[in-house]
Amino acid sequence: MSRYVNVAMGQLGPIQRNDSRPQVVARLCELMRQAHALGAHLIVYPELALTTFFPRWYIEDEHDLNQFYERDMPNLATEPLFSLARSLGVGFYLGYAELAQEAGCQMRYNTSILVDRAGQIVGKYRKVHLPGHRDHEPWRRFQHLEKRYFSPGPGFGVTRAFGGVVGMALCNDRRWPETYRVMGLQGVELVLIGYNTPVHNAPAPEHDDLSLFHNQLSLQAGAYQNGTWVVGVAKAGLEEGVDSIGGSCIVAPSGEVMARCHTKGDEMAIARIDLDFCAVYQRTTFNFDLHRQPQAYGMIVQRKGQTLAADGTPLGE
Ligand code: CDT
Repeated sequence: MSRYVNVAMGQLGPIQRNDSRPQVVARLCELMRQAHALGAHLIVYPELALTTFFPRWYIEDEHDLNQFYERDMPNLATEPLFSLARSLGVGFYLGYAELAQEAGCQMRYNTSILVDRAGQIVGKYRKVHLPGHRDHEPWRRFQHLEKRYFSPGPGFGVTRAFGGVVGMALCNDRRWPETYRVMGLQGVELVLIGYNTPVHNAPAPEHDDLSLFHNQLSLQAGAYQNGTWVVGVAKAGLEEGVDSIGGSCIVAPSGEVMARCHTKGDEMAIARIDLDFCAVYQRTTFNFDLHRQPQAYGMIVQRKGQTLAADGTPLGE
């Protein structure tokens, strides 16, 4: 018997700075209702889905910055989403900014949670690959201060949920093959990824025309090379003057796109996915036990970046 999961994408259009949490949660609830009407078991929302993408601003005042973070989850504002999930039997993935207390220290993370169909949090992930910069760079049209506002999380675990092995990642993580492979080595069958990707990339504006292509390329490569389903969901559109890509999609272990959002606003789209289809790839072309050669890959964890000689040529071992 196949293991089917009806997975919905809850793509969001822009969230402006003055939009309140209750307004945003009402939008998330509406997408969940639409997903439920089409038989969804799980809905995937974007990264930082409760607020505007605040790393675009240099914010010096800590009180102002803290407005964008959640201290508890669920909390008063998000409880209606949890309660709707329980009553409809629809689980969800949700990205948000987390303010945590660890050994008396305040820590900031770019976080996602996985909530099961009973409304219980069954997984938590803290973003590993934090893009952008730490200091104010006024030459940019807008900032990308994730390195300032978040600490990196510890890594990529997986959770047994929805009848399979589920992993999570956030936005920039999707561009890195290591993200998928670490989860692939744990037998992941469904990778959920929320994102906020501005069309314009200040350090490399020549990439702007390719930003949608690079999104889909990364999701498809991660899926195929690890024989896993991958679901990428955007916060899209013109938010506080910054245009972000849409292109939310569900990719099969074959690398094929099975469902896709076509707007840059709030949009729900759904696919029935068969978790057993992963085995078709994980037991053949990407049977890791049979074909991987880890003795040849040591440099991947021993080195962070390229090591170059003074003349710019790569140094051997
Ligand atoms: N949120 C996030 O991680 N955004 C980055 C923008 C980097 S510009 C290439 C992303 O990788 O989409």
